[in-house]
Amino acid sequence: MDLDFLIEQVKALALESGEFLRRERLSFDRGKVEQKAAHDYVSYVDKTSERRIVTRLQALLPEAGFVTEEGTASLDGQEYCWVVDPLDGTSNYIHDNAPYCISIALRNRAEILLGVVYECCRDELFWAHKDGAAYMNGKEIHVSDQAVLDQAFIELGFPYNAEAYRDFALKLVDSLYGHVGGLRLMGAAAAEICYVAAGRFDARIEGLIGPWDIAAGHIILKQAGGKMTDFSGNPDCLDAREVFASNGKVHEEILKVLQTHKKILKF
Ligand code: LIP
Repeated sequence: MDLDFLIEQVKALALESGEFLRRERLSFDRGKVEQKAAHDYVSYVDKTSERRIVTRLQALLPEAGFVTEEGTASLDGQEYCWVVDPLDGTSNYIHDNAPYCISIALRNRAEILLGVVYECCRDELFWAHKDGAAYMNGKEIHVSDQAVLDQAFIELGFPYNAEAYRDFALKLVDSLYGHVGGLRLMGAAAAEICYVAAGRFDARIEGLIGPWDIAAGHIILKQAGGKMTDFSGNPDCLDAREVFASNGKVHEEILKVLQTHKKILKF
């Protein structure tokens, strides 16, 4: 499989999809937003973006299946599988906030072969495949050297399912707030994992997000020298409900905090 050829096609598709999202944002109709669950929104833009992306990927690699956030296509046990979030940061998009992005990954069973994330507001294209470095807009990226937890800049994600996550989230904030360099909540996991890969943040923590939120970021972070595990430190986390991404240097210290509170997780 020619990953250099494939990733160029996926990069072009992500850029085109980003242009579609920005164009639709100019005339976005908030009256056409649906709720998949409490506070979990989806718009006609998410669904249209996903259909456009799936159609192009089907033509690119007909033998591959799909895992997509809006369920446009499915995985029937194929060896290769595209993992797609057509609009990550939907709530930001609906309210005309940043960031929001497209996330596309190609997976071969347990291994991510390539990943592309395009964040539309800052026009930043992140990519990597398993045999190369990680890049942002053509410039090689690497995780930060920050090894001191008290100075670490950390992103948190609060999933839609507040009932299952609230107690853990509050314990996490209570443990970290005032004891790290800073905490941020930005609402677009795929872009934020790339920010760790680019050294802008030193770690990101969230539970209860989907495989489409993390698959592309996983390979980009790995090729940038970072680390991703679940809240128990298990690196086999692509299908986990807990995702902890870091520069690797603050991973063990933060893992102790996660393991302290993990038992109150309700999932
Ligand atoms: C979002 C994630 C974010 C999480 C939100 C939501 P969506 O994805 O990127 O990290 O906190 O609950 O899951 O729904 O915008 O594609």
